[in-house]
Amino acid sequence: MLGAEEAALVRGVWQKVESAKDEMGEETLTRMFLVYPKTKTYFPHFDLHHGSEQIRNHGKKVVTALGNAIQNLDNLRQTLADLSNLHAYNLRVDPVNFKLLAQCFQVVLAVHLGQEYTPEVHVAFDKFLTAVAAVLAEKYR
Ligand code: HNI
Repeated sequence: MLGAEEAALVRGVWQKVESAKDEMGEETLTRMFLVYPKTKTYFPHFDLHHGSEQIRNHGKKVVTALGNAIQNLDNLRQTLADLSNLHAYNLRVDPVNFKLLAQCFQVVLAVHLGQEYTPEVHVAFDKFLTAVAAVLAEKYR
């Protein structure tokens, strides 16, 4: 799990990007669908064209869930329990996809933070997103 300094770094960065979080969600999903087209197979019921309202809304949900997780870093398993059940039992998202989304999110974060996306921020977010993915993938066993 994240050390105290890493947790502080993640929280600090989140405050900086919070006002752009809707855009970041949309950008992350748009990037994921473009770079890893197979991820689109989970969204056959979505309009996946550029600028789609469904992508924007879904991006908001994903980023809001991440923000919520950041407020509860010490209690991720409980915080993400419903989402963990949903992704494992209902959606059956192959866990490899969590890494793809995480990577796209990192790129979007870097674009928004510029110089402030330091290697330390990169590491801290990598650990955070890995922890989130681990919880979301837990129920598959
Ligand atoms: Ni995910 C629904 C959060 C990764 C496919 N997902 C959600 C919802 C949240 C969410 C929040 C909305 C739940 C609700 O309505 O109650 N998803 C997250 C988070 C991650 C993640 C935090 C990883 C960090 N989801 C993924 C990945 C895929 C994915 C990698 C597939 C590539 N998610 C879905 C699908 C839905 C979904 C499909 C349902 C969408 C809908 O509205 O029909």
